[in-house]
Amino acid sequence: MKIAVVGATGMVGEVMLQVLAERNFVTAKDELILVASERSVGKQMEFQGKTYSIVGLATAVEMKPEIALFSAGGDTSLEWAPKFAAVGTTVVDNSSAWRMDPSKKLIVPEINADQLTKEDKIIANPNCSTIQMVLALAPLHKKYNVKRVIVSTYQSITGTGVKAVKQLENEYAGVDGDMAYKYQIHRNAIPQCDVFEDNGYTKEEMKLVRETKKILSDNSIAVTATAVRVPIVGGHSEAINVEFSHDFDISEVRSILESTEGVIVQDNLKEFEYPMPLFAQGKNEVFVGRLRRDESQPNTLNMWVVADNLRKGAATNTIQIAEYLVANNLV
Ligand code: 2RA
Repeated sequence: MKIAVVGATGMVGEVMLQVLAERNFVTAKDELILVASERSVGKQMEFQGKTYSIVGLATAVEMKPEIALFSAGGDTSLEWAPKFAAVGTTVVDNSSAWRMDPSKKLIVPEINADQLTKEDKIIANPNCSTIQMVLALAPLHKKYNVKRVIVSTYQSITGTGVKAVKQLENEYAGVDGDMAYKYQIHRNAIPQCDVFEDNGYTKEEMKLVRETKKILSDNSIAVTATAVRVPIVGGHSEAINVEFSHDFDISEVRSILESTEGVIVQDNLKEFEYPMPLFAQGKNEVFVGRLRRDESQPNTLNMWVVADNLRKGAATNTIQIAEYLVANNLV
């Protein structure tokens, strides 16, 4: 099988290669194709002890990979995903380009991979902050029916990209450099992730609203979000308040989450045990804690959800989709 990683030199691309190696997805019989923009063509990259020369998009299409894992931005995906699909490649795309397209599937494997068929040639990977939230919500929605979600996010600057990470490093080092944000980030919390839409919400906040409904296949779920950028690199954290149609037992909620694939409950106040991005970084699970009833209204739960946004929020979820496709003979 030929597997292309499109955007191999980017932050998510590099994590995809790490995760591909960890999960031994690329076997000795497979051929890995590393794809990047024209300025990177010919550069060398190492993967599992072998050296690869980066190729351009047109060359990669001609090589007709069975699978192409994209993390190259929306414009590149809009232009090139259809070209790969036209030669029979199944694309799993990390950009927002295809997520809300009604003809495209938006997949978190633990929730809705069973929707996938051989006909799905462009599959959308949800936004990082959405993935970690819906993985915690899905089993609770099934049991108690989610009516409304209020989520506040505390997002790692890695979500913005390398320029933001460099700005944070420069600020800590006290040196000037390129600014990804117009404000200082290292002593700050910026209530803006991505650009604002006409309704006063950011694209990031509206992704949480729209993608949640699509993934849980329930347009009746009300979601409102505030997405905040904070000066950490390990992962995204979310304070989630969720109102259900039915009452719940907190110990049952805990056991449902503890038995949910891809979720780890960290919730022992006596031991000061709760999820934190510092400890989620480099891991593929979604960590849930601070489970407690909202005492201000019935049938409502508060929880704290943390995940490495570059792994389960992007690279790992993408590769899990690819694993599902191969395991179910869909490619
Ligand atoms: C962010 N979720 O964190 C967005 C993009 N990865 O900025």
